[in-house]
Amino acid sequence: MKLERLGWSDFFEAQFAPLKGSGLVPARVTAEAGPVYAVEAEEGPATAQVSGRFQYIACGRADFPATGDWVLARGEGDLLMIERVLDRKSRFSRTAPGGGSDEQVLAANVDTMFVTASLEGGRNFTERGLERYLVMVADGGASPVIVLNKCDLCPADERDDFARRVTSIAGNVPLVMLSALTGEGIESLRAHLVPGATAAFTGPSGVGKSALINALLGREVQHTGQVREDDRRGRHTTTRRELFFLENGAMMIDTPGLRELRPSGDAASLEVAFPEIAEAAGRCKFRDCGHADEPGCAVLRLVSEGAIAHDRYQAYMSLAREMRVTEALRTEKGRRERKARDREIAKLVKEYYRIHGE
Ligand SMILES: Nc1nc2c(ncn2[C@@H]2O[C@H](COP(=O)(O)OP(=O)(O)OP(=O)(O)O)[C@@H](O)[C@H]2O)c(=O)[nH]1
Ligand SMILES: [Mg+2]
Ligand SMILES: [Zn+2]
Repeated sequence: MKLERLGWSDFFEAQFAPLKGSGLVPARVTAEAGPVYAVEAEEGPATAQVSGRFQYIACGRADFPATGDWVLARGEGDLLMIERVLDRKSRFSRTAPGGGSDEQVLAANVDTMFVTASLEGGRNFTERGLERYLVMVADGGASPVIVLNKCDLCPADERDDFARRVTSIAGNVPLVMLSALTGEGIESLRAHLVPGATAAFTGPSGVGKSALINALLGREVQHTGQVREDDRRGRHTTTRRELFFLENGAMMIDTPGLRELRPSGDAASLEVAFPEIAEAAGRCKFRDCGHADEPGCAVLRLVSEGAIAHDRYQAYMSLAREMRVTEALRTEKGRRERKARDREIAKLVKEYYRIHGE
C-alpha cells in the first residue's frame, strides 16, 4: 500500500529524509499485542518487535510504539525490528492505571477523535464526562467530533434535549446522533471519515464504539459486549487497540473504554470544552490570572453575574488543578527516572573497564 494511503505526510517525510539509505523502512503500527506489533509497510503487512535499544532510549511507556504510530524498522521478510518511533502528529493518551503518573499512549497520529456517548440514559452521558474527554482529546492534538450513539433507544423529543446539553458545553464541536443498530445517522458519521486520514473512537465502555466500527465496515470485525443491566455500564469488551481500513481509504482505531479519566497537559487544552470561560479569560486584568480571587478577573465577574454557569466554573477549576498536579508528578518522575538510568549506564561503563582494562 502506498504510504500516503496509510497517512504518511510531509511531517513524517521530514523526519525520515536524513535516514534514507540507512536500510530503515517506514511502517505504520496497526495493532499492538504485548511485545509484538502488527505493522503495515509499503510492501504489505508484517509483524514487528522493538529493537534492544528501546531499553536504553525509552524513558517511559509513552516512548514505545502505539497503534497508529509511524516507525522506522529494519529487517527482511515477515519480522521487522523497530528502531525508532517517529514524532507523533497527535496522540491520545491516558495516565496509566494504577495510581502512577506514567503516560500510556492509546492511539497515535489521530486526526479526528470520535468522543462517543450513548443516548440510552443512565450514566453514559454526563456533561462532566464529556468535558473531560474533550480536554484529553484537545491535549493530544486531534480534532474532536461528539458522537451520540443508540438514538434508537431515545425518544425523538429527548434527543433535542441531549443536543442542547452538548451545545451548552461545546457548541463549536461537530455533533452526530446515530444508531449502530439501525444504521440511522451512520452516513453523517461517514462524512468525517476522509481517505488517508485516521479517526479513532473513545468513550466509556458499553456506548457502542466497536458496534460503530462494525457498522461502518459492514462486517463484524470487533467483538461487542453486553451492557450490565444493573447500572447500564459496559464490561470493557475491547482490550486491544487496532487500526482498521475503510473501503473509501479512511482509517479508524478502536480503543477500550476508560475507567478513569485524568487529563494532563496545560490549561490551553481546556479551551475546547470551556469556550465561554476561555473567552472571558482573555479579558482578565492579569494575563496569568488563575480566576480564583484575583482582582479584575473577568471570569469571576461573569460567574457572579450568572453569565457563566457556576457548575461549569467549578468543573473548569477542578480540571485545571488536576492537570497541574499530574503534570508536576510526571515531570518529577521523568527527572528521577532519567537520573536512575544515567546511574545504571555509568555502572555498566565502569564494569566494562574493570573487566577489559582502560
Ligand atoms: N440498541 C442499541 N444497542 C447498541 C447500539 N450500539 C451498540 N449497542 C449495544 O451496546 C453493547 C456494547 O457495545 P460495544 O460496541 O461492545 O461497546 P464499546 O463501546 O465498544 O465497549 P468497550 O469495548 O467495553 O469499551 C452491545 O451489546 C451492543 O450490541 C445501538 O446503536 N443501539
Ligand atoms: Mg469495544
Ligand atoms: Zn481571571
